[in-house]
This record gives sequence, structure tokens and C-alpha cells, in this order.
Amino acid sequence: MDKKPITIIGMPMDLGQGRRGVDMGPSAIRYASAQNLLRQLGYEVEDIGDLSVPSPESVNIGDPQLKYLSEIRQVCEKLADTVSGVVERDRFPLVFGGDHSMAIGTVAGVAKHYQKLGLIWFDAHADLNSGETSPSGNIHGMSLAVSLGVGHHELVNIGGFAPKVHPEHVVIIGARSLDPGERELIQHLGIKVFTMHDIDRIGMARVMDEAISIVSRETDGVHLSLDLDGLDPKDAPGVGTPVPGGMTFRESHLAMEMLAEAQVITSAEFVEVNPIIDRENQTAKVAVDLMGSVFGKKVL
Ligand code: 6HN
Ligand code: MN
Ligand code: MN
Ligand code: MN
Repeated sequence: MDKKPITIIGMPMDLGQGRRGVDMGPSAIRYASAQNLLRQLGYEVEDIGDLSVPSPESVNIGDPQLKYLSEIRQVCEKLADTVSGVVERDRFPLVFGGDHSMAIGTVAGVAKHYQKLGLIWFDAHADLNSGETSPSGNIHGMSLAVSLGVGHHELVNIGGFAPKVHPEHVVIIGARSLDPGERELIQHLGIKVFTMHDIDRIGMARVMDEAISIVSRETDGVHLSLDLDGLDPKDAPGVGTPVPGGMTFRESHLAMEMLAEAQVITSAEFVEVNPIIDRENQTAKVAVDLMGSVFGKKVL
């Protein structure tokens, strides 16, 4: 792989979900030696630090079906600008989170530079709710829908254009917890979802072959949005919305290794790391380990 220099951005976002501590995710990932590992793999790496995100105590929750909408819009606009600036400098944006609502900003920032962006959504959930369908009002459960142009106009139009991605270029991997409105949207838009059932049946290798062919067909860039709750909670316990029966440590690694081999990923984010509910920073360590594989670490 041509080793494009990497820029790390921290997004201490915790307005998009209900459990405190995910704002410490970027630090936890840094403590797990992300930068060292990437340097060892031969990359030039810079870390531009964390963007500032208001704490939930300092702002109003607003509409209970779209909690912290205006703050999330503001910080996602800022993240979109920052990510876009990194791409403009011909560097690889690598964002550490933070709850998954931040993907609204990351995807907006990269999508500015690609006519047709492929998107891999590695997650136990589909994040395809809207204010109308959400069971929680938490915006981290809406970020993929927003990127597809579905949802509140203030979120959908972040960066000044919509949609950011088209359904035929999106693949969800690891899904095992969907809400009724999300199932409908999947049907309606025809989004390819590899559920845990599919992974059990055909194996991760075939899932990734198919996923890579979908996201790279006619696209000019591919973003990886990796929610750590895609993994089984036994391997990644430090997440706010754990769902049993997830991808194993090895399955997840195989997925990342195959992405590295295919050389398709042009930006990435690792989200939902919550060290407060973790054990000895295990989840951030897994995130960094997976990062190693995405960036080409091999056994032999
Ligand atoms: N995540 N579907 C649930 C909701 O509240 O909308 C859970 C969302 C989880 C969000 O994966 O980032
Ligand atoms: Mn998610
Ligand atoms: Mn999730
Ligand atoms: Mn298209």
C-alpha cells in the first residue's frame, strides 16, 4: 500500500448517546499506543489533538427525539471541516471517538472530496433511525441515515450538500440489533447488510469479498466507520450499547486484513470506545490492534 501520511483527530463526543464516558475514548485509544504502532508500520503520523465538544451538563438536551441536535450539528460541522482539510493536504484522516453521531461529520468531510464514496459500516446496529423512528432519541443511532440524506435537515445538510453517500455504495457488517424503522429503510433503500447470521453461514472471508466488491464498484474512495460494539462484548466490553453474539476478535481482524490487502480504504474512524465501562482499557487496545491490521500489519 502506498503509505499516505496519517492525521489523527480526536472527537470526544458523548452527546449522541446516553452513557457517560465515551468522550474519553480518544484518550483511551491514544494510551493504547496507536501512534507508535502506526509509526512502526512505516507511516508518517501527526496528531492534531481533540476538537472541543460541550459537556452535556453545559447545554440543553432540546427535543427528546433528537437529543442535543444543535450542539451535535455544530461539532459535526467543525469535524467535517477538519477532516476535509486533512484530505486537502493529501493525508489520511483517522478519527478517534467518541459516540457514533460523529460519523455525520467525518463522512461529510470526506464526501466533499469524492464523487462516489463507498462506506463500510462495521456495527452491531444499523444507525438508520430518524427522529420519527428512534426508540431513544439518541443521534448516534441516526448517523448512517443522515449520511444517506434521511433525517433532520440540520443534520442532513451539514457541509452544505446532501446526500453524502448513495445506498448502493454502502455495506453494513455485523448487524444484530435493528429497530422496525431501520428494517423498513433497509428495504426501501436496498442497503446491503451482512448480519451475524450471514457471517455465521458464509464466513467472514466471503462476506468481505462481497463487501469489498460492493464498496469499490464505481467508487473513488471508501470510508471505514468502525463501531467497537460490532465486536462481541467479550472481546470489546467497553462500549455503551453492547449486544451479545458479535464478531470475534479474529473475524474482525480478518475483515481488517482483507481491507488492507484490497487497498481500498481512504479514511477511517474508530468509535464508541468507553473506558469507564471497560476493563483495563481492553476495548481501546482492540481498536488499536484492528487499526494495525487496516494499515497493513501482517504476521509474516
Ligand atoms: N450506535 N438502535 C438504537 C437506537 O437508540 O437508535 C441503538 C443505537 C446504537 C448506536 O451503534 O452507534
Ligand atoms: Mn454505531
Ligand atoms: Mn453500534
Ligand atoms: Mn451512485
